[in-house]
Amino acid sequence: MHEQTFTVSGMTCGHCVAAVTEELHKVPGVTDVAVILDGGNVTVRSDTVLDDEAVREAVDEAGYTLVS
Ligand SMILES: [Cu+2]
Repeated sequence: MHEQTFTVSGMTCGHCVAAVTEELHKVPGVTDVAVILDGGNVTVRSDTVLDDEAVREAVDEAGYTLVS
């Protein structure tokens, strides 16, 4: 099990959290996503080490920006 934490900017409400969570669940290998709205902290658990580019694209797809 792998766990990585990212920072996502632009999320302002529960809808944003839901959108980011949904898109990240589509990334291959992802098993769990936890988003803390305040601060844009996103913790992703996965079976394999995630491709950062896939994570970035998923966040983009949801309409937000991966900061780190
Ligand atoms: Cu929102």
